[in-house]
Amino acid sequence: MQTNKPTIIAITGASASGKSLYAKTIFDELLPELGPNGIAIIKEDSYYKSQSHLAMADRVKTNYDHPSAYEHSLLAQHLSELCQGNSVDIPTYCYKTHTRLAETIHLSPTPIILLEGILLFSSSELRNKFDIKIYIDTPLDICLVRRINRDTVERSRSVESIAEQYLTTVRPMYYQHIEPNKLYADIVVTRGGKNRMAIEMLKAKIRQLMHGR
Ligand code: UZR
Ligand code: MG
Repeated sequence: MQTNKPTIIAITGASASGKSLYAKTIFDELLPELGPNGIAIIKEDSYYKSQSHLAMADRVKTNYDHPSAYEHSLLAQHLSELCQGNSVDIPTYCYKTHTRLAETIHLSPTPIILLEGILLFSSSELRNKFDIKIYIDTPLDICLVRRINRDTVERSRSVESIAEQYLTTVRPMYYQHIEPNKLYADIVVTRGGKNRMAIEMLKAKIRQLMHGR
């Protein structure tokens, strides 16, 4: 591992498996010691392609659980830029309108980058850029319960639409494009974002990396 380029830690797993919480907990707990120039989070979801060319009724028909829904090429380009010491403008995605917003988030390279998303391991171009690969292995029934709770509150969805999406795309795409890529993981984390030992172990690794810089 080079010490001058950012260390990219990729965290993947099923939708609502606890990826975001795992990443955010580590970020929040290390921020006081590393500072905002030390650690950052990037979400794969920020790179969803905009569905603005479609009518609203058709936007909900898009398969958002397939790798083609993401602009992975832009994410790969941004990771390369960050590794070369350049800053990037990360897109912002709106789940309610299924579109990319005009605003972007400016990010300068930090020594530690936590990257989280469902299909990060589906592209070899992306995988080759990751220094540490983590798979969050939470049982799918627990993910579904969490997803119902989250998407009704945070993403303005009805229970009926969540159930429909789950059966048509979320579950089949999980078995086709997420679970098979578990084999690429360096570490498999059980349960998700509240696994205290898994949080402490990654924090310890990050501290060790920072001391070596
Ligand atoms: P996480 N998703 C939407 O529901 N609507 C969109 O416009 C874009 C994405 C969902 C997507 C996927 N799928 O399961 C989930 N569906 O967001 C990924 N159906 O986000 O890992 O935070 O759950
Ligand atoms: Mg999430």
